[in-house]
Amino acid sequence: MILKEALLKGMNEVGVLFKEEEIFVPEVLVAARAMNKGVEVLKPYLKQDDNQVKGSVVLGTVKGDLHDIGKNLVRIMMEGKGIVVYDLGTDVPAEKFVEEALDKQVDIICCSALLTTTMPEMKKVVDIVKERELDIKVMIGGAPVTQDYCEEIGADYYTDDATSASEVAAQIILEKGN
Ligand code: B1M
Repeated sequence: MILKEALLKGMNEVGVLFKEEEIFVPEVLVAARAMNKGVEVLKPYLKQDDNQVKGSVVLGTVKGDLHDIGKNLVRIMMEGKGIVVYDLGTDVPAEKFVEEALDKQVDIICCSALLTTTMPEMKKVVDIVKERELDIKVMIGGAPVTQDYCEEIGADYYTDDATSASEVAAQIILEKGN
């Protein structure tokens, strides 16, 4: 309720005002910091104790992209399912996603993108995974990302919010038999 009706609603309004050039980057940054702090406060209440699974993911926002609020929500919801999340932060190159995934032996690579210009970095991740014939699933998400785009670039899963990202990740891990 606090997340959906206050924080996310507020951030959407910030997005509208930003687009209409009523406010500018500094104001958006202030709102983003407040949002991230708010999410941290809510973290204990977003944890779900049921259906704990044993598995891990690497998660990050793709290269060229500094938006991290959605990614942070995805992390919190996944951790709530018991999934170990290696958060690589923002501005993560495709090669780094794959290197870290191999190093940490994770089940899924999770890529977030908020800019249409940075979405192609997700295709790079998929291409490297396919070229190297790795047994790692790739999940993508973020406001401009769609199921069609997921299919176009050959990613394994698209989810449109943090809750479904955590549910799908848990399902993938369970199906792998972890
Ligand atoms: Co930026 N920005 N921004 N911004 N910003 C957008 C994205 C934009 C839509 C604003 C607009 O024009 N209305 C626009 C993108 C246009 C486009 O590409 N089509 C935009 C732009 C243009 C820019 C800059 C280029 C502006 C400039 O400098 N001139 C610049 C780019 C910087 C960069 O990244 N290189 C920029 C900068 C910034 C700030 C730094 C000021 C700040 C980010 C701060 C931060 O993240 N720490 C910022 C913000 C806050 C926004 C808006 C206002 C809000 C984004 C947000 O956090 N939403 C945004 C407008 C909007 O979205 N309405 C905008 C809340 C968050 C919870 O939603 O991230 O979508 P979201 O996550 C959702 C789902 O998408 C999903 O789960 C979450 C909900 O449960 N999800 C996943 C996310 N990742 C997932 C991964 C998954 C699954 C689901 O699986 C792996």
